Amino acid sequence: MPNNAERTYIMVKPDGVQRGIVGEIIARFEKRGFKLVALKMVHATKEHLEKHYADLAQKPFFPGLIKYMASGPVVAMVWEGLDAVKTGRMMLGATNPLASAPGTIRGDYALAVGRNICHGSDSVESAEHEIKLWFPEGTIQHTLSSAEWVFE
Ligand code: RTP
Repeated sequence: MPNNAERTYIMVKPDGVQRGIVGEIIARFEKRGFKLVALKMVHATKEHLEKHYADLAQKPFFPGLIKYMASGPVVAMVWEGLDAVKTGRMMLGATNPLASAPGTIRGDYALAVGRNICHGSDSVESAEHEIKLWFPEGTIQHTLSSAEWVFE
C-alpha cells in the first residue's frame, strides 16, 4: 500500500525570505498535492542550526553556512503526501543551482550554492529527526477534503 502520509521538512532559508519567494515555494507544494502540516517563521540560533547541520560540521563551508542561516528568519514547514521526501528534493532541485534543472525552485530562482533558497530533508529518517528538531511542540491533526482526489 502506498504511504500517502510520508512527511518531509522543507525550509525557506533567509535569502528566500528576504527575496520574497516564500509564497512561490508554498504555492508549488500546495499545487503539487501536498498537505501543509506545520508552518512557522523562526530566527534560529547558531546552536540550533549546528544541530540541524551536524553532519556537515567538518566541511570547510560549515562556519559560513551557519552564519548565513542565522542571518535572518527562516520559514520552517512540514509537508505530507506520497513520496514527500523524494518528490520534495526533486522540486527543490540539485544543491548547486548550476546543476538545478529549470522548473525546479533552485533552477528557477538561485545561482549560488551558498544562497540556494531552500532546504529539504534527504531521507525519511532525517525528515523525522528534523521535524522533531524544528517542531518539538508537535503538529496539528487535520484532513484535507482534496485527499481522495490526489491519492489512490
Ligand atoms: P540542504 O540540506 O540545505 O537541503 O542542502 P543539501 O542537502 O542539498 O546539501 P548539503 O550537502 O547537505 O549542504 C547543505 C547546505 O550547505 C550549503 N553548501 N555550501 N559553499 C559550498 O560549497 C556549499 N556546499 C553546500 C548549501 O546551502 C547547502 O544547501
